[in-house]
Amino acid sequence: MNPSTLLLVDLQNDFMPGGALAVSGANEVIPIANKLIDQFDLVVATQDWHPPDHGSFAASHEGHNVFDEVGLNGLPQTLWPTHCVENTGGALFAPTLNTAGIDRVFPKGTDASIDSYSGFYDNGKRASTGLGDWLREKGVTAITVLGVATDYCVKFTVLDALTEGFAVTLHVPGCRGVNLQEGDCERAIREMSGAGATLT
Ligand code: VGL
Ligand code: ZN
Repeated sequence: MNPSTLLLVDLQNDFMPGGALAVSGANEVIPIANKLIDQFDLVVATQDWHPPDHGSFAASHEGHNVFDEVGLNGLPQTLWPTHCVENTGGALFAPTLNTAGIDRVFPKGTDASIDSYSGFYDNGKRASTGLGDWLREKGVTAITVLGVATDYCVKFTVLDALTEGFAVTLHVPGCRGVNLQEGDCERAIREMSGAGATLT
């Protein structure tokens, strides 16, 4: 019990350079992840996994552009390029990621009507992915988190993990972000740290 646990956030082709929602330097995270995978008892990954008409896609909102802010189901929503569509290559994990070392994958963003930045809950905390219960079943009390994007999915995953009572270490060198506004990643790291995450 209490296995050391690594949580990999969204290390998928569409977030890699050249992908539909490329995050600068995201490819540099893969070797870091592979090295850490061998050092943890348990490895769990989230996978952004959207239906083709997902409400977070600009293409789903006539007259709107990528990065516009709209309302979606009563929640503010940034509109993204179409990305991580279920069963497409862009949604697959990066080819050099050691997926054989991953014990369990939790898809998120599968409901077209709501986005899910966190690996634990959708953005309205309406539905759970099951990640929290699964970690508790395994006797996990502490997790180390890395991945993309620092200012979206990593941030909300870490904040939810803390709320769920897990001790969280953010592996800062293993994170890359979008920075729609300059400083977003720095602010996100400060917010996670302020909420109780340990930075390494
Ligand atoms: C993400 C925007 C949209 C992420 C996912 O992985 O941070 N960002 N979908
Ligand atoms: Zn997404």
